[in-house]
Amino acid sequence: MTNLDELTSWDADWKGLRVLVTGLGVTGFSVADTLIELGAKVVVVDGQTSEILEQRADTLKIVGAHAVYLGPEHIESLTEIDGALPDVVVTSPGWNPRHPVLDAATQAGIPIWGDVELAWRVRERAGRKPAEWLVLTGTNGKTTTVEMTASILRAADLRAIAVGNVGTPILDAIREPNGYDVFAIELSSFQLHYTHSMSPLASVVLNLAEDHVDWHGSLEEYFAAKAKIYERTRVAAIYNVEQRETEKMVEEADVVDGCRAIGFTTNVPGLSMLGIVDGLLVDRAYIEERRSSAAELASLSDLGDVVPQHTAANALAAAALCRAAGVSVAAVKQGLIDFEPGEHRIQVVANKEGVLWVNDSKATNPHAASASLSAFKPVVWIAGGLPKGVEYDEIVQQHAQRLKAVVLIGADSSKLAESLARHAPDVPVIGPGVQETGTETTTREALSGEDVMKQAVAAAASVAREGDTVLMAPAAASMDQFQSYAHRGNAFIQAVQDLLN
Ligand code: UMA
Repeated sequence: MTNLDELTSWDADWKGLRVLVTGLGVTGFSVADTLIELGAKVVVVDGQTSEILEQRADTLKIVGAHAVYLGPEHIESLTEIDGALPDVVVTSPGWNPRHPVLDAATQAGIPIWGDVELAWRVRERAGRKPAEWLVLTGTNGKTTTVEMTASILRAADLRAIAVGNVGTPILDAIREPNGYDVFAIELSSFQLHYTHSMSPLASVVLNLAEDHVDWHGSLEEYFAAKAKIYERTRVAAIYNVEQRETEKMVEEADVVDGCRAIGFTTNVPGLSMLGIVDGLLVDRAYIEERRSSAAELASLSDLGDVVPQHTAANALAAAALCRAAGVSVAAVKQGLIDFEPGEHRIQVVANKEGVLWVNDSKATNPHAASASLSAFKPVVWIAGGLPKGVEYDEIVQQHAQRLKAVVLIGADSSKLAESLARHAPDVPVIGPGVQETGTETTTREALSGEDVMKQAVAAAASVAREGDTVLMAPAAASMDQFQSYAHRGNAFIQAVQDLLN
């Protein structure tokens, strides 16, 4: 039997290793494909059947998978490989540890890795310099920050890519023939749970809030998974000064000797921190003279015309990761200037008379909307549309306290309206999507998307006051009144501009 402790490079002896890969999504495919290339005996299971899964299964069989089993009957217990238990299970992040297959593996003493664990183990390969790993996690802002990090690295003329939970599996980047100098890696708590030996150059937990408790079993477990990101960090373990919990995680982490704790704050930074002074992002951590001075990294205006606090925090975290890798002050500035936030994703549209107008048309489900709601308070929330059968009780309960008013859009947003009546009865519900008794839905459907948004924006303006955020994060799909989320977002931007200019 192979000694798993020896499997720490691409060139190790992976041949014949019996691996059960659970899940054939984005992760499972990259894991199985990699392991087959390494010569392992790979069996893949997935509880679903679909055309795309069948296609992936066919591809894997052609390249040499031992077997691929699709359908619910294959994930009730641990699958044997050639009459023996697997040596290791490599799981997709969506599979929680209580899943019958993973539970059985644990009972049998079989190690369970995630794709990140496998990627860490195969990153070294003869004749190639492995990419450095800058890793981040957090409840909100991960994707923005990982893209900012990659942008800064590229401005420093490094071959860099944003990978991980952001969408491209690390294993795909590792196998890229031209290679990379640095990976900016977004890790979810699920991925961290199954990561055991990673030793990144720098790591950061951006922020912490309740999330994914179902998957982890408890909030403590969720936080414990996030804290794993700091383990074995070599140069800088970076924490959010405004969230003491993240600093505690750094204090308790078993880091490599010489690793520094670096804070980031949207206030004036103390020693060994990055922060903000008079509209400037500054570094008091990575410069020799940090006791007496700070280096200017960029100005807030380099981040955009309107910069919400969480965007500044994300930029500081990205800068802290890159500075740990030796990136210059000038490259940080250039990378932040070059960074283009994803359109329609928490996009600040205007900031006038103290009211921030934010377009998050991409928030097409409650989960995404909840993430952006968490970033603002008090909020006038524009929401509703095609609900796709989701439940709204949770998001309303979670955010009732921050809601000043809700502006409903959508041809039939009655489910959201009912949840609001149940869990936020004191919050006014207004706007074009409010169902009046006796009103024919067809009347409202006849409104063009532009008109719907014009009415919604006018309704929001009637209640928004200085210090409020108007957030269009519908928690529903757009197709009942708009062609797409982009159309919905553009209609919002136009309506806000028409109103304010
Ligand atoms: N499956 C089962 N049984 C289960 C669970 C899943 O059979 O109990 C199968 C599904 O049929 C499916 C496959 O497993 O075919 C899916 O695996 P997965 O859910 O782990 O998804 P992947 O396609 O591998 O995508 C994952 C991440 N998804 C999750 O963590 C849920 C993607 O993050 C990530 O981009 C991708 O790996 C590459 O790293 C998405 C996400 O929602 C965007 N992440 C969460 C978040 O950001 O909050 C954590």
